[in-house]
Amino acid sequence: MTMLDNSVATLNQLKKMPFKTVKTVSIAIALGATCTLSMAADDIRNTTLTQTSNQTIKPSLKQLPKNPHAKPQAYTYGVRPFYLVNDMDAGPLKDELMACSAQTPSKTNFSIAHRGAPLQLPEHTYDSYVASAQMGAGILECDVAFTNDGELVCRHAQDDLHTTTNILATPLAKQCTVPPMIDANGLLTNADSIECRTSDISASEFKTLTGKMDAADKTATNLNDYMNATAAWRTDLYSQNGQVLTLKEHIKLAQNLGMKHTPELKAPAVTMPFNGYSVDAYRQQLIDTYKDAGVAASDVFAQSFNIEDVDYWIKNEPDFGANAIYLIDDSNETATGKTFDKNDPSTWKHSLANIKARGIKTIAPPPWILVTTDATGKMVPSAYAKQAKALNLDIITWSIERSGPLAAGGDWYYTDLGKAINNDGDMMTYIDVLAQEVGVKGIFSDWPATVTYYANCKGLS
Ligand SMILES: [Ca+2]
Ligand SMILES: [Ca+2]
Repeated sequence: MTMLDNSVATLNQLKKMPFKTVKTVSIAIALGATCTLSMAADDIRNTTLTQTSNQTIKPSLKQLPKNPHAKPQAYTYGVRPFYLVNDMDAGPLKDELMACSAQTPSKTNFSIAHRGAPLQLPEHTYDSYVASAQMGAGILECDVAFTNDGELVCRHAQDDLHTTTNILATPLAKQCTVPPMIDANGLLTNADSIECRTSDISASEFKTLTGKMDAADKTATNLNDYMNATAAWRTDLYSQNGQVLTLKEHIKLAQNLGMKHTPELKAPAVTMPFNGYSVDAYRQQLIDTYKDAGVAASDVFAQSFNIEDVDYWIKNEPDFGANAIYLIDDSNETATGKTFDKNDPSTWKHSLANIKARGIKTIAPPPWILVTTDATGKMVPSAYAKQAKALNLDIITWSIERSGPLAAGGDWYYTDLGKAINNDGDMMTYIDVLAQEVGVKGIFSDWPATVTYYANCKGLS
């Protein structure tokens, strides 16, 4: 069965869902109503505004390739881990990682594919997922959002179709919550406010879109410039067949690739309930989709930044709740009136003991919350990491390989690490501190080969 055939089968199942299509929203917004952007914290940091290309986005509504759900033929590191190891500062870790250069790549659950392999292949697309499997990632992510007819689909946010797909080059653009506005001179006038949600379209409409590298030039005055804004350190080389997937298709693909599953329930961008669809129904539908696909709860690591989502799974689906991951950063775990400080518990919203007492077993902060520097400038575990470890909370972290070149100290993912981060090879040292000193159980990355190489060398399964 092809993926497109799957989507037809899926739509038949949707007839029992309590949804109606909503075609009037875009009109209301275009006439001046305000709308609320509900971006997850990492969305805000992701969208790249650098315009580097004049290539034309693929045409609208084209038939997507019918790729088979193939298993990877062999695991591969490609060249990047060797580039990073070569670039490391001299020392025993560099020697050790160099000595592994002839090791055979193998799959490891320590290496978690963050949206696939979006450093170079468009996030949440077939090609990106398969590439992540080929790079030895043992666990595959789907960020989960919903369509207006109740299908769960893989997108990093409910409201990122305008930056991660070609929707603006298709007739579906007019269904967007905030469609592009073109003035009498043919100029785009609202580049900074365009918003297209998965809930603006149906599952079958979603399947006609082509995924692209996540980027938008929000100062552009034409759609081509708006859409062609991939950062110079990424590439559009692998963006030509960006096949997007429903969650059901994603599960089937991960099964065929021999990978475990880590879906993230993304915050709704619409007021809930949405046409009768409640937040609890959304939480439950995520789990039911895995149950219906025959996936064991032990192979599913459901994630959310919303602690109440995790509470729901622990209470109502304890087998899945036992594996659930609470995603943490300064956006959701800063105490009222404070500035988050990884080394000062008085600035944290919940104590880690409180989080553990709710039944949460695994937390996932970004690496900069887990690592700080000592008096000599060396990277060491932060107070946050030490307290989590003392409480026997399992820790996973996100995301390596999301930041581009590190010569200038890296971006948000390397906050407050000073001169410990000043060249690309320092990424391997960062991974080592996270793995050996913080004791993380797995690392999300945008280029899984980097983490896989390290994990294979260190024997982390
Ligand atoms: Ca995610
Ligand atoms: Ca360095």
